Amino acid sequence: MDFKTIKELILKYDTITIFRHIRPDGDAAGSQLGLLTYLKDNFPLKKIYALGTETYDVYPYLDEASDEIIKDSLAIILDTSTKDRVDDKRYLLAKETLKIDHHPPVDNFADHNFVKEDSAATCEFLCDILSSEAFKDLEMSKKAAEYLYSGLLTDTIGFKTASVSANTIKAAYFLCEKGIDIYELNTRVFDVSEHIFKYCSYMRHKSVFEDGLAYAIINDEDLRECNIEAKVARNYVAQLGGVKEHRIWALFTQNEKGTYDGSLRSQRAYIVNEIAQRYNGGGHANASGVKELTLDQVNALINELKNLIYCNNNDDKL
Ligand SMILES: [Mn+2]
Repeated sequence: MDFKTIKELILKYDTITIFRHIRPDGDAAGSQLGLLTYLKDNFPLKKIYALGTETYDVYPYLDEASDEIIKDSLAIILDTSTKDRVDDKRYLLAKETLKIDHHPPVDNFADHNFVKEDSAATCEFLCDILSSEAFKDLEMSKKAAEYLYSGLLTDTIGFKTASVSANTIKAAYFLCEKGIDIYELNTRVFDVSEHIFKYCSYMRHKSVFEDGLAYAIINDEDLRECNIEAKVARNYVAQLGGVKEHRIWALFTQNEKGTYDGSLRSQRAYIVNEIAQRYNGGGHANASGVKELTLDQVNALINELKNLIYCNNNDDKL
């Protein structure tokens, strides 16, 4: 891929607005704030904004910008595969748009689309870009590297997912060389409060294991019982994984509308994003999301996932 186009776009605009997906996670916020810091460090005279309406707990930082500012800008949209997942639709006002992402390219909605599906994280792809020939005259600060490393940690769950490659480790090395504190970033991204620990115990206790699928359905009553918001509760699907017998694991949480949002994760051989796409969702082969499902749809999805496990297991035997 030729990253010169990205460099030229950045040089061309005095105002740059940076967007990412709704319900931001460590890769969305890390790529956004990492790029914000990198661009501010290297171009102190440009006006650069990190935009969105929701914040990520670990880095709850956002800028504000008027429509007028956005109209003058290059909008860079990170870690977002489709239009409807961009947090703050005002990116549409921008003069030019640039998407940088690692999800299957369902919808190339920007003027310039840079998508690398085999990147474990958008932050990994940003490292490819920012360490390339086109950017070699610019500097990566320790602060920018911390944000990008946090994104790598989040999407790879500490370099443990099937998506991790030599290139992921190369990106991590590039960032570690900037003097980041590896231990400190691990604790910042992964350590939870006692309150979350108790919720996770409750959720694991409520989980069901059937036919290779582990899942938990957390409804309003459970959320009240645990004194936790749905948008926080939904983040802990990993608590059901890392178990040999759990081929697929899923966490469904009831949202403000009364419907259910879900996170699906799976062992490498079980591809869940094709099923997720049929349930108002999508994502990566082994990590997908679904949203706004009725309980009937949740149950239908559970059956499809069990069926996928059944078919895969029988394929192995043939
Ligand atoms: Mn990502």
